[in-house]
Amino acid sequence: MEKQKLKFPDGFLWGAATSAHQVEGGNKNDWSEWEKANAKRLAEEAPKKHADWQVKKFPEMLTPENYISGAACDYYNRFEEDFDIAKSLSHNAHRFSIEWSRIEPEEGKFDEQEIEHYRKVIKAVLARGMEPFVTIWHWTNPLWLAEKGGPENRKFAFYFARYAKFVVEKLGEDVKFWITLNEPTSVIAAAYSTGYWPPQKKNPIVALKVYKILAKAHNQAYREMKKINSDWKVGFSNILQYIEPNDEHNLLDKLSVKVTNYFSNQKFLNLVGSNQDFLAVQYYFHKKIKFPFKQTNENKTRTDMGWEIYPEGIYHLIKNLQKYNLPIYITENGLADVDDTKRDKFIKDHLKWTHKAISEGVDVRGYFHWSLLDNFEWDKGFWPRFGLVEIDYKTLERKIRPSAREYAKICQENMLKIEAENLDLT
Ligand code: IFM
Repeated sequence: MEKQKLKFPDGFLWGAATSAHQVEGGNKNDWSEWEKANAKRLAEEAPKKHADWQVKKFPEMLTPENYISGAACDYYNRFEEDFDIAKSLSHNAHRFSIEWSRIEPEEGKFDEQEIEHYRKVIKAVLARGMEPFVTIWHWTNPLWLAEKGGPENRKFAFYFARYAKFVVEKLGEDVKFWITLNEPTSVIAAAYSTGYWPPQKKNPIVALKVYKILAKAHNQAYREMKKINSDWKVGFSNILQYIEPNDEHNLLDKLSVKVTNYFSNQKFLNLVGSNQDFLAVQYYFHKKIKFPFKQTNENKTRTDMGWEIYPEGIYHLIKNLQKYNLPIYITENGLADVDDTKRDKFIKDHLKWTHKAISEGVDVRGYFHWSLLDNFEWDKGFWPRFGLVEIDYKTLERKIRPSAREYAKICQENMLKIEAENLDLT
């Protein structure tokens, strides 16, 4: 069958992402303590929170062990092996995060040995010809900071900027791209609004306060970092949802879209303003909304998490970001798919829509699949399988999934080859 060739811009970055707490193992922070205190409850609540098919397919969600990150993927010790795999899959970039609780285990006391560890990690990424994208905060807080209220504490910005400054001064010589905060709005929603994540608050006033504090933390860190090296590219990663009205002629549906859009997609960007050198986009969700906030999505293709797969959304989101006139990197996009039957198409479909935006002038410069490895999916634990690479949690053996090899071809050729009949984007 004839294939169309969708070429990506020269120098396009291709890779995958992880975060420290989800893969490293052996962390002691606010999440690790919360996991231990809540594992039993999460296991008991699992049948209420998930569809029957999910409980049947993933019975491990009924066991407390599923909810304790513990040794995770032991990436802390096996990162070289994991980077060898990424290299063998033709990745030319890699995103990972630094664990604050390792670097500053006690207030104001920084651990040089852990800095040395992350120096080795960065060198290992570079040695394999990959560009490091380093996230400074991917949600976990050292215990001393959690005791002070974490991002609810007005001094959080000061603590974060001090930690960020220490990290970049020590490790910055080999890094160009820094992501200060990962998905601040996910934390605001899940930890302070719905109350699913630690510290399990359900308080809109606190949520609004945390918005401001996290934005201040980013802004302060951004300014400090740029003073040290103005060539560094610094941004924060933003989870963006593609939101549309149930009925495009209904004013109330449109009003609901405006409100949701503002809090999910816009507010944090506004608070950060010009303190960003690139836009880091993470795309997982599409919402069709009927007034006031009822979701009416029709597309029934779903991931193991039960999340709808809606590739077109990425196109609308990045088109809308064109007005900022900044380079865009897709720093996360992925799915839980234990059978690996949907991942290949998922990646290709999202890239097809991304390419359409590029061909219309949007400056997208990279794509990082979430995730390189199966990992610890926060309050869901280990059952969701997001990896290009499968982890056997008993033996810690790594196994490359077939979809990863398909993605590798795209990375290697800087091109998506697609059957003409699948190219229809109307
Ligand atoms: O696993 C998370 C990641 O930590 C942040 N972005 C979304 C992923 C999937 O839920």
